[in-house]
Amino acid sequence: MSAVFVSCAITGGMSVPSQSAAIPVTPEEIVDSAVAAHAAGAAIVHIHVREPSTGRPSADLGLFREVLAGIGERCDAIVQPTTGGGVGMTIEERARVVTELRPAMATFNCGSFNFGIFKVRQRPEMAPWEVEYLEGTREYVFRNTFADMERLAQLFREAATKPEFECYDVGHLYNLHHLAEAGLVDFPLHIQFVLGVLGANAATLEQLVHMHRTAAGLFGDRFTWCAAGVGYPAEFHLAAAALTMGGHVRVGLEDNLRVARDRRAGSNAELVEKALALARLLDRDPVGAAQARELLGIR
Ligand code: KMH
Ligand code: ZN
Repeated sequence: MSAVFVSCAITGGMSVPSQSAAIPVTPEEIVDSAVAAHAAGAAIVHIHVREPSTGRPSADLGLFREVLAGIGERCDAIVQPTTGGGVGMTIEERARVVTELRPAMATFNCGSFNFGIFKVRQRPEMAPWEVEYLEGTREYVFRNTFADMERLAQLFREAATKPEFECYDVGHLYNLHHLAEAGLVDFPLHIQFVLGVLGANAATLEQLVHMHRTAAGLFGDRFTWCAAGVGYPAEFHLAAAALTMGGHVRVGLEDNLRVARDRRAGSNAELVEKALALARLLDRDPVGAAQARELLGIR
């Protein structure tokens, strides 16, 4: 398999804006950054939204509507919003981006787990809410119960939205298998191995191989996959591993803020360019959105 697509996670739903000036915040900034990432070669842009005045992660449907429409007007990237939602939201609220906006694709998280970002270095420029937010993740459980997932699967089907199944740990693959056995999800599946979150599996080659083998054991060849390493150098180490193993690649400021050990990324496009350079070095053929749509079987 030589065709590879790159997905770019543009802004994220857990980080705070003072972690990097490159993180886009307002709808205009998010649209501009997504369009630039697509121009640099990203076939998919993965989207969260933020409160424009503070940069606080948000799940406001109006912001999603504005961003999705803005990107759609300017390029043909596959626009993939999150259903991760915000702290305290019900699954129905989180799913509104799917039920109301009916995107071709959206994320579907495959299990509950602690999601800790309190180890992020506190910077003098951080607002008090940012420090509190990071620290507050010591108490944060990212909730995706079986009832949540079963309901979400139904809503994705009704909207004809293709799920990207976010699996952060090996048990999430068994949760997904349960959904498949229950007839709630359609094959071929598209799985994102998101590794390196504190509270879930580590971003190591061994764990990627283990999760990939587990997925192959459960689903045979009825899945496509992508890998996202959280942090630096994990983002590019996992990219190189996925490229070698025949998978697709996710990079972006949601997952990592550095382009080199001693250099912070100035933009999402810069991270995409590095992923594409790696792909070419490893003899994989980067494809654009049209071919990625074919590979994923989406409209
Ligand atoms: N909000 C985070 C805990 C996704 O984009 O689907 C994770 C998240 C994943 O939202
Ligand atoms: Zn995300």
